[in-house]
Amino acid sequence: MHPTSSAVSTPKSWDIFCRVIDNYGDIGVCWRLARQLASEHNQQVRLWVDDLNALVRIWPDAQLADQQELAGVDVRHWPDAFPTDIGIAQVVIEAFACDIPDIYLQQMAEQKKNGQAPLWINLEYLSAEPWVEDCHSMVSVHPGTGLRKTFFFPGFTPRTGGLLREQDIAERQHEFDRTFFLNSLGITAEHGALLISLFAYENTAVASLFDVWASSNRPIHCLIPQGKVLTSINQYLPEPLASGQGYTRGNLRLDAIPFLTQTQYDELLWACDINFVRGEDSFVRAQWAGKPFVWHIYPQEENAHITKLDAFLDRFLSQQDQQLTANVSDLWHNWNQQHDVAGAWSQLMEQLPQWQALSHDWKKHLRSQADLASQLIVLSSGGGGQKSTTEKPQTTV
Ligand code: TRH
Repeated sequence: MHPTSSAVSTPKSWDIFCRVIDNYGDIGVCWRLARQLASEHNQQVRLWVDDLNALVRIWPDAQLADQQELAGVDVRHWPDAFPTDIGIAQVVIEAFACDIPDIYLQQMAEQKKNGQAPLWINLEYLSAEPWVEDCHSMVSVHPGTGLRKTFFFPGFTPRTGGLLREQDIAERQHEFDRTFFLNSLGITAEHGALLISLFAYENTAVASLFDVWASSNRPIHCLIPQGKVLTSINQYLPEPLASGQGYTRGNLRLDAIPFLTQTQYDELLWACDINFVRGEDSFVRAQWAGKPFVWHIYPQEENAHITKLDAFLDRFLSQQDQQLTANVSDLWHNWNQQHDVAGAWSQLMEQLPQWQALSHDWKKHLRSQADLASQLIVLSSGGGGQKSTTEKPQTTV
């Protein structure tokens, strides 16, 4: 049985610390988690963000302010000189090993001396690699203070921390009005066209992708929120494409759309037939959309990201026939390595119904696992079975 909020959650105070390294994934994950803990689990959440511009981008109601109340979350700017008088929370989440402020750590140590150490959790990056199961819930002892830190790994199996998933997502998807949503973006989907969203890093493979789309039998309508991939797209086009502008060649229609709010972006994924996603958060959201998706993984040194890509593909494709496995893998690898994707795309289009069934079944499979916020609630209530170690577990990114 899944942990549920009603079964285990008594309101606690939480501090979530988020450093924006680049792009929107760090804040994207932390903001979803903060909102969920507050709205679904009735927790008192304070979110510390060092760069509020990133939050404003995905949640335009946010202000560049030291303190604000947003969606039930107390959002704070994380300043270089961290305040000494704010009081520490019962649960402290250090997102992606961002190192909480020294002053705050000292206060945690003081609390420990009083027998009231907070629960200190490091929320790790998502990976499908097998070692994640062993490292999830490991505890290390901080050398200076003796405080215990639990390493919490999101993941795709019941022996991990799971994935962020709202409790009402299926209901919202069911009630979703695709035409109304697309019209609100000024888009009318052409009847019979394949509607595709494109969110990616710079990627020169767009040239081969657009060539094959332009000559495809079925019309292709591609929606591109503002972002890095437009740099590569603009090299391909005769004129740079600004937000609100379109371009047509053969059977391909491109529309550049504004950067959406996080909620609208989810809806874009639901509205489209196929989604190109990247990083961590949009990658997870594409899986909840249950539609075929292509992942542009966050590039790392020494191709460490390709190992992660393969680890996910191994899980995702483990029950599939050889042909579909080869076609999905080829398209994803070529896309990530910025090679020609035309052949792989055409092959996969021959198997579109199977690709759709795979994405639908994968979502169903993932839904049978406990979601990340609920698992954190269990941990905060003394459950979750931490594993002892004195070493910091191996991590990537
Ligand atoms: O932006 P990303 O590439 O983020 C990250 C960061 O680079 C991070 O440092 C790295 O560690 C991580 O990837 C792996 O991709 P991601 O994770 O998909 O985050 C994008 C967020 O932006 C996500 O929450 C969805 C949101 N978004 C919008 O709100 N509106 C939009 O129009 C789009 C396209 C995305």
